Amino acid sequence: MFKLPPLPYTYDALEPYIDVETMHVHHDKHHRGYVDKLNESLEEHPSYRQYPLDRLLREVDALPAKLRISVIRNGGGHYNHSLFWKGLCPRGKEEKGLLSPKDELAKSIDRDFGSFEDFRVRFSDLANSHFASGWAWLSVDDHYDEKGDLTRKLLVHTTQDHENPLTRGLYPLFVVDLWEHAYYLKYQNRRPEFLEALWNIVNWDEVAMRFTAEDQQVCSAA
Ligand code: MN3
Repeated sequence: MFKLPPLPYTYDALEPYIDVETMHVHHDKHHRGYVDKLNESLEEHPSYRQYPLDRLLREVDALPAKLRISVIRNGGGHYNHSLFWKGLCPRGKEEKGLLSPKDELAKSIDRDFGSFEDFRVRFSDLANSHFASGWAWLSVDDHYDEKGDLTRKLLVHTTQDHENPLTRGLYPLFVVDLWEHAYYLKYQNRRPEFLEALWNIVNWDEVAMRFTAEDQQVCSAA
């Protein structure tokens, strides 16, 4: 059985960027709903109950049809929200200025996007132009060449509804929820304002940890 993970901070910790009411509804109602529905669908498929969420998503094409749809919707909903909460962090009232990545992650962002600023613009443009519900991602595309050497390319992309990058063979590092329930109470239809606010509270240490972890399984989101 999957469990709703508690938020890694208090409900009001992301104020003023994300309001306390949105956090309560989003985490306690929306996220919980996906966990409950995922568990319900697994009741009918006991042989898959022991699978970790990553595996259900990676192997989604091999699942029985009814379970597959639930894993895409509710499994994705559970994983994506878990990663979304972890990718954000509270800021002190006196702290000013945007947060930015360091070390290996910063170098890779410069290499693959030109600069951190170029990355931010690209991510925001994609997120703002994404139609209807979905998610905006920073993911890694791992490739081995003929010699067996690993290259890790960062990419920004969006997915529709609750689709998760694991189902496309990508590994997600950071995600922003683009469903209206993520921002409507405070920002109404102003998604760009919500996006702009979020850059103040990105937990780049968490993103870097996922990027550098040798065993990506330990960084499972949920
Ligand atoms: Mn949501």
